Amino acid sequence: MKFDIKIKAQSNNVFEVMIKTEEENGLIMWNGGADFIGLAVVDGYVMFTYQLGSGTLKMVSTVYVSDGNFHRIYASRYVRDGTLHVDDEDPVLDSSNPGASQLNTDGALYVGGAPHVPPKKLPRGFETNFVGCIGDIRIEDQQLHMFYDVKSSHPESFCSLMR
Ligand SMILES: [Ca+2]
Repeated sequence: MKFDIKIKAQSNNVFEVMIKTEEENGLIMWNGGADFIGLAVVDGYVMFTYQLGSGTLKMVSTVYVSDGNFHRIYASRYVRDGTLHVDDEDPVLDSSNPGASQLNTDGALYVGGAPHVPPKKLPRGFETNFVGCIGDIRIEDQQLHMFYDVKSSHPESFCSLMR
């Protein structure tokens, strides 16, 4: 699913999303172009990555999420400084290398799967379509009015706890 977020050069990003999955790999969100920023489930844990032009930063949560329960993810970037936390864990903090501070993308945000293969050196969770439920998405405090579920045999019951 694609959203046109129109902003092609950003200093800050804030993503909040609820997910539910039983799969250990799957793309949650992707915004790419010259640079990129993305969220995925990788081997059962949420990975937040971005590349502003001076190297790829990867941050991994400590909360196992591929358990079929809902988990709330909060991922933000203020210039080079990233924060990631899932549910009630202590935030994971890291910073990308000095030298680049703006995120330059094509302005398209993909949720649950992206049509082109993400850059190499990212784990395969970023190349895998998400199976499960993604919802309650907030981007820079704006809520996307969507309810996304894919490929489960009973998607309504699978996602219904969110309502
Ligand atoms: Ca850049």
